[in-house]
Amino acid sequence: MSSKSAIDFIGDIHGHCDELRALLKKLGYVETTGSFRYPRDERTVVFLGDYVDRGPQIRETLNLVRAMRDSGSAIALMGNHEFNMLSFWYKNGDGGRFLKNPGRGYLRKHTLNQIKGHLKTIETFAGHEDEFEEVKDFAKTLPFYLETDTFCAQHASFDPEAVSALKNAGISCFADGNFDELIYRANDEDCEYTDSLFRPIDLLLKGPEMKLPDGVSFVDKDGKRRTSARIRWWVDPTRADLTELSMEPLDEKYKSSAVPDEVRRRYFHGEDERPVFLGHYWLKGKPQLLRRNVCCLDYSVAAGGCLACYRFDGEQQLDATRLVWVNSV
Ligand SMILES: [Mn+2]
Repeated sequence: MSSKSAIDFIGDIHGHCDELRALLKKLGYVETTGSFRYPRDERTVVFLGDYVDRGPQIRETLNLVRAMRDSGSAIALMGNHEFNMLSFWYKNGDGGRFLKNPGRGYLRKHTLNQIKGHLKTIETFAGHEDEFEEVKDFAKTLPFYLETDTFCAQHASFDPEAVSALKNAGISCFADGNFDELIYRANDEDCEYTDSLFRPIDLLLKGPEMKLPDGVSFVDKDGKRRTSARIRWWVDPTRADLTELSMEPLDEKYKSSAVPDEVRRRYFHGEDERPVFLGHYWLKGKPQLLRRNVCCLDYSVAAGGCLACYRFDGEQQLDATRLVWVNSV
């Protein structure tokens, strides 16, 4: 990547290519054969992951993102959906390792509910198996994070220990090593092997969760009662109460419940740190900054929201007037 900091960060696309084209045009990118680039290459895009699943134009989205990446107009980061796509189709035992927990011969469980989550992508590539293999090879080249002196970016949550763990392992994406080995390490949730990479990749691509204190629970969108919740990691855990730290809305009566110690002590990206850009959290409504140095650009384009961008020029205090978006069509 060039050293200039003229970057347009774009959030989760999920197969909404019409909105992506409209956004790129609005930002001043110019369409060339199958791609877009900024006049005189003065700006670059960083895509924050989640290109596949949910939307109507998954192939088109991947083709455009790939074309921009290959021509140097964009950097594309990995989202949890691309990681899931790579993991879901991998056979347990291929490459020489086995994990204990999965079912039906695959590295991930293939329950009907899990298969359902992949249907849109399956429909897109049915009859185009060769192209799907290419797409998976492309996904292997997507970095788990990106950092410079002036910003950091990843799909879900920034975590310095996760970044160090990947640096120590010598990988910024799957293509940096032996994929057959790395895909196991990335899925080794129970640390069956001592070289598990599950936790750092999970933190970067899905964000931290907490086990709720005894007696605290909530009902999720599928009507299931849950006892762990995603953490709003951009909220200072030394001061906030449990309801402020939980991404899922908790009943007001839990406001005074104890925040687990490990949550109080976890890494906090302070006000003086570099700006961090992320997607993933399905935010609703009009795009806004989470904080002066934390910017989430996932505004649920696949659920009638909008596709959002932040136009970054290196400023260390972000400015909400630099948010640009197009509504879903
Ligand atoms: Mn995501």
